[in-house]
Amino acid sequence: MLSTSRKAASLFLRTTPMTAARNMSWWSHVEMAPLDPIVGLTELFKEDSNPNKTNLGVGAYRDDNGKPWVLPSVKTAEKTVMDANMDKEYLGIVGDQEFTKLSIKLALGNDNPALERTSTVQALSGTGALRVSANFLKKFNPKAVWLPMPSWGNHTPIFGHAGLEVKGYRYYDEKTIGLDVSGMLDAISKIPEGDTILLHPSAHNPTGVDPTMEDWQKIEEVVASRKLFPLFDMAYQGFASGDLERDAFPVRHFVEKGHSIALTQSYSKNMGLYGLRVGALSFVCESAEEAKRVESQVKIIIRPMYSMPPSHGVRIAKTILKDNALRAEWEVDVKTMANRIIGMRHALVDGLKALGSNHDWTHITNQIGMFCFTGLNQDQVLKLREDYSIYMTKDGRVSVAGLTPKNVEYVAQAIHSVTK
Ligand code: KET
Repeated sequence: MLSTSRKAASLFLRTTPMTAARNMSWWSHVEMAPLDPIVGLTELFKEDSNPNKTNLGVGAYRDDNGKPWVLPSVKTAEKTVMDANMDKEYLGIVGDQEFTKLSIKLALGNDNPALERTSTVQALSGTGALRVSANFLKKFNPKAVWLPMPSWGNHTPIFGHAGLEVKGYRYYDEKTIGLDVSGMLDAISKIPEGDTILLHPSAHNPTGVDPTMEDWQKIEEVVASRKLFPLFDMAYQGFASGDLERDAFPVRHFVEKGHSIALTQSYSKNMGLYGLRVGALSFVCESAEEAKRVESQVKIIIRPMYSMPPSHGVRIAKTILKDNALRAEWEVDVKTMANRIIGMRHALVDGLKALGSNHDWTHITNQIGMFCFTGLNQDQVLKLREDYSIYMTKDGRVSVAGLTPKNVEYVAQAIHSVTK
């Protein structure tokens, strides 16, 4: 039994220091931050109790039942990885080098002579690759980074938080709901020499509007004449045309024309490996020796940031990339996703027409990739959220991958009612 004074002392020891510490607030000046414009929608969506709620916010593929889809090729590859009973050793700063070699070959093609003057490191998916590239640019080419207007919402903070100035070049024409190619070429021709230009090689996010092959040839010429550094953010290889090779055309074209480029790759969408964070960052350099120097500095950036990338996801990805049969199966999976999305674009337009909507919705079927830039304004978007529990980003972007045969009619009715 403790004496009363010892009891008091032990209570004192247990509670007083905590209470004293609790009385002191370190973070009273910290304001509540706004929700992320894309990921925040999923948080709101989860809290919504409406049984008809529909999440068309984040770009994540869903099957016809509205459920996440683990690709059959990924399931097979994951089983192979699990059966091999691999160790869990550190991968090293640059990650799995079998994966990085396969990844850059997927982008540039197996026989591209530029492969030998390229450095590729594994990255925490597309976002991680972009952030490492941003820190590298800040250190070695600290000039403005030019984004298409509009661009993926996270691009601005990625480069801004790395300390770079972020600017925009004309891309999209609100009137035609299409690409303003002459405006784009004109804007690029005025970018100061030496700045970085970010390009979406396929399935532009958020507009779903891509340049044609001829447009890309013109874009390359202006970028070359202005001596700009091209950074390609390839988060949707295969999603634009359903064909991985075809979607890589802009990247390959620039490399063929002699540009040194940076390239970020993501396997979130085309392999559906979202949560496994599988990606890569490459620098196609002037020589093999330059690529080595660049890589040595990229390692200096990565090591204090997160030390080394994770191993499980890349093992799945490389199992697919290196096995011809499995890779062919994966290509079918990519087409399945691309085709289901195209089908949903048509279903949405048909639904709107059937309801008597007299707006021109052809842009929905003309646009490509995961997203559709509907042209809905912010008030309409908020009305859809409040009255119908349909979630999309404020700019009117719809993740078409979230539409299913079960919810498309509901979505068409809701859009019709807010656009009447
Ligand atoms: N680039 C683009 C253009 C892009 O749309 C995304 C993701 C990424 C990179 C990064 O994806 P990661 O999973 O880090 O490889 N976009 C979707 C998801 C998100 O916002 O995080 C989206 O726009 O919904």
